[in-house]
Amino acid sequence: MTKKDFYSKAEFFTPDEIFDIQKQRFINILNIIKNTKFSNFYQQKILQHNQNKLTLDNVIAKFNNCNDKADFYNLFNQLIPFTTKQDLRENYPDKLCCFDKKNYVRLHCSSGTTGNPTAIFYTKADLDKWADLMARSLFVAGVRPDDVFQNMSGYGLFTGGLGIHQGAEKLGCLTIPAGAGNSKRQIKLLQDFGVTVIHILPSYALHIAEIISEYKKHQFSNLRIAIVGAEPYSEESRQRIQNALGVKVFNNFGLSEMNGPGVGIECQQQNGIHIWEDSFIAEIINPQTCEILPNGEIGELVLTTLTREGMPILRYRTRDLTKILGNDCPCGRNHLRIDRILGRSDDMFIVRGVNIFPMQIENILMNFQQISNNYVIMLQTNPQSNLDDLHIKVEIKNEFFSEDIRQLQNLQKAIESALHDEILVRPIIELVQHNSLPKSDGKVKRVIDLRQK
Ligand code: DLL
Repeated sequence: MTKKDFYSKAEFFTPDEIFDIQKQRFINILNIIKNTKFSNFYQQKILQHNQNKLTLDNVIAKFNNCNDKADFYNLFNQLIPFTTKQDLRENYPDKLCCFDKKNYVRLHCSSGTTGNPTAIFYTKADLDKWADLMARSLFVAGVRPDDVFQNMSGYGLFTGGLGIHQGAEKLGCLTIPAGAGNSKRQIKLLQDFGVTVIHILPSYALHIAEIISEYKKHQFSNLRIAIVGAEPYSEESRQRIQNALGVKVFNNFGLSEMNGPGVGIECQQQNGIHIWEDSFIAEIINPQTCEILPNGEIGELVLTTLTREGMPILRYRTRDLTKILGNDCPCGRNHLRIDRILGRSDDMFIVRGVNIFPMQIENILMNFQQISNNYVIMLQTNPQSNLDDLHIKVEIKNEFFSEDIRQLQNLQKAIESALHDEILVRPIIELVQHNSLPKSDGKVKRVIDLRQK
């Protein structure tokens, strides 16, 4: 790739340039926090964290005087407290807003299922920067202004709708706000408008992939890129989507608390997600001890907004588990790469004393060519033994749903033992007919916990 092939010069900043801009932007954020009359959340939190020994002016001066990268991050770790989802819930709806209400032009909410959601407010400048980051992300995945872009994600409070949309428009694509669901209509739009790029959630992509593979391939010959994110998916699932749709799939990461999508994306190398470090500081911590982990160790991703003026969030504990892969990449960008998200710390469940992530199960299931793209994991208490059972229903492709019971039993056993080798618990596998499990066009719920508490 030539160095001229970029959307923003920031993509090719050197590590030193990235550090300089992080420092400058972080101090800027601290000044917003210090000067605001509308939120005392971080003013108090930072003072409490350093036991009132330093004023915010002292904290800012310390960062200002720090010119060494390692010292800066040490200081950051020492002086800046973590923010949790609980903090955001307790301060719902707007206690982190640093400006008067009239300065905000949009809000979104995160996809929480219980209690208060978290609401994020954006000023006009915040929206412009977010659109720019999203446009940059799409460009890095290979999207260009002459592409026709179909956004198959739900619009509304979820940031996957408008967040992606504004990026595609900013880049100059003809952007179709298709929204989620209604597969027949999606396919008609794909065909009628010669769509070249789609944005889609992985669970829905796997579903659409099955429908599309029933059509003749040439009808979608224009389609070349799928931007896929918002929920975890395995490398095997990526391969399935790529093969079925004849596209290259790019893993796209973000969360409402950090604007939404546009926090990072894979480049042409498809070797991990580049986090846009000129706009976010990324760290990986041990979720139990909160210690910073070295590159390569799996832990919880912690992110800080560096450019959002209206509602900065510092050291947000995302609960997403991943590892840092490094900050060099054959594409020439130095923004650090993280591994695909393995799952959320709150997705993990324990069966018979073993910690299991849904993604470990998906990794194994998707290796069986007989299994179609849908499955559900059920946790139940066995009434006889009173122990937890791991019950997995998997859809079988029509061509393998044989009437020969022995064939099905062999397949069932093979899946059971492959899973047992991986997760050390023997699951109960139930093979079900294709299209018999519930489908979702939003974020899918793969685990249903029916255990007696
Ligand atoms: O899901 C933002 C988004 C929209 C990202 C569209 C990408 C595409 P939330 O609803 O706040 O925001 O959910 C954020 O989704 O903490 C992760 O657990 C998960 N997530 C997002 N992207 C990925 C990804 C949007 N590429 C939460 N891989 C995050 C795995 C992802 N999980």
